[in-house]
Amino acid sequence: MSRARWVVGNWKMNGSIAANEALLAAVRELPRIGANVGVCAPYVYLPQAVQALDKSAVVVGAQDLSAHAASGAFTGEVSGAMLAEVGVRQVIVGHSERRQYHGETDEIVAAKALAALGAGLVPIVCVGETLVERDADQAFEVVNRQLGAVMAALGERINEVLVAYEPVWAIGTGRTASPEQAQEVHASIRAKLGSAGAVVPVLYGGSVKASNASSIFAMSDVDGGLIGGASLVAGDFAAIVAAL
Ligand code: G2H
Repeated sequence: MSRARWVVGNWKMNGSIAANEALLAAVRELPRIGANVGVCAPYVYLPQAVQALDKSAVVVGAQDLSAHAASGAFTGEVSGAMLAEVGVRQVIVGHSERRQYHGETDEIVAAKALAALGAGLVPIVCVGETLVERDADQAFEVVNRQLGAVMAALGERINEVLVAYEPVWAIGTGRTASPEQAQEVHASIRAKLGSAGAVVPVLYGGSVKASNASSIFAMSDVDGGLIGGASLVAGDFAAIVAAL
């Protein structure tokens, strides 16, 4: 079975109703070239994105969800059920900015992935090592540990996720992993996934731009990208989708 290929935009904490309107209109018009396309917007703009992309092939995603139940006394949290109800279909879990700034542990990330599946959402599970960890030769070990926690929680349902390898040292820094550096970690992720590796798309994230997307996407174990900064510029995002 072949693996689906994806380009997913992660807007992070960016946007405004007016700016989104123009960006979503452009995303909606992207030529359909066989790549699956997703857009992960901030919570408050999700209904706007769902409406703007209605009846298009582009999937709307969130950037996080609560690990807790569908509803309850969890001030400030948004459940998977709520996201699904407004038309969201995928959700990023374990982004390094959540791990770093919000103390999300491997266990919390695994619980969020499980909560996403429980709500009928596709989790995009982010893994990746810091610069200190890479320099200490621990990249493979860290990524295996992060992914292992999610695999333990999901069991056979691991084949329903997307994985994104995002080396922390390459996020928003302008510094990208070389295609070879990405490939070797992607290959180890695929090996770790076992039989699910045949179907689970593994995306690369970290300063992907129109100028470097083709060389990264050409790697045999890279099935697309999770795109931050460049997903906010319609022309750049279109060029990255076209590079897949
Ligand atoms: C990595 C990526 C998107 P950027 O965080 O998740 O962002 O492309 O800006 O490095």
